Amino acid sequence: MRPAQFSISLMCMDLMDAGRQVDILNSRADAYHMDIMDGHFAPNLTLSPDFVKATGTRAALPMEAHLMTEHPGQWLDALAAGGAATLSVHAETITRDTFRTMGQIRSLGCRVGLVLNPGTPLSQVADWLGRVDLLTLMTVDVGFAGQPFIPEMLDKIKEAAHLRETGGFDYSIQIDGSCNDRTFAMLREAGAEVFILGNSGLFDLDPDLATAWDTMIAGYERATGETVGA
Ligand code: S6P
Ligand code: MG
Repeated sequence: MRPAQFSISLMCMDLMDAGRQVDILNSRADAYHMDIMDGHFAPNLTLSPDFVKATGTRAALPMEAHLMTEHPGQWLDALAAGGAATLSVHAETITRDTFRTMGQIRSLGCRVGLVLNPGTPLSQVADWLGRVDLLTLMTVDVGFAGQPFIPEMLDKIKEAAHLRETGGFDYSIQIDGSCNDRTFAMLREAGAEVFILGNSGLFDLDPDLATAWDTMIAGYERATGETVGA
């Protein structure tokens, strides 16, 4: 299994203190995860291409845009220009132009990210997986931080790991939704490699972000028996 990585859900940070928080995370985390919602595909409005661009002036880590929008193709150019290294689109939004969208992402020089809602089976995207760099499995329904973990998703994570082996694919397996010390062990055991940390996994742990980070790492190591960075 690949080493665990931690990507930070920036919609969960204190936006009044964004620059300072990014400075703290730059030397600790592995990536930034930016939730882009349009109020249609997901019932919320969150970050934007402008936010990605602004964060890019301060970020020392690769940025991933998670597009929870209808017609994701219309945002890809701006997100790539703003510095996103990975563009993650939902399977549910690209069924009519799957390969054109993935080709567009690749031609922008970005990694191809594919995200599946809890209700979408892996079998639906089996033919697409050879073109995917980062496969994200949602373990909550899209829209909000702080939602309860959906345990039925553990079998799907195992299936994604198994499919990678048998299909000779190369994607990393990322989990989005309620990654925290109550779920780290079962997620990791199932095959999770990149954990998106939001409120429950990081920001709620302590008002001081550096302390919250140390608490998160201690919780991960206790839960999984691994040593992070070893
Ligand atoms: C949800 C979004 C996620 C959340 C993250 C929050 O639609 O895609 O990235 O920001 O899951 O984390 P948590 O631990 O509060 O569920
Ligand atoms: Mg997300």
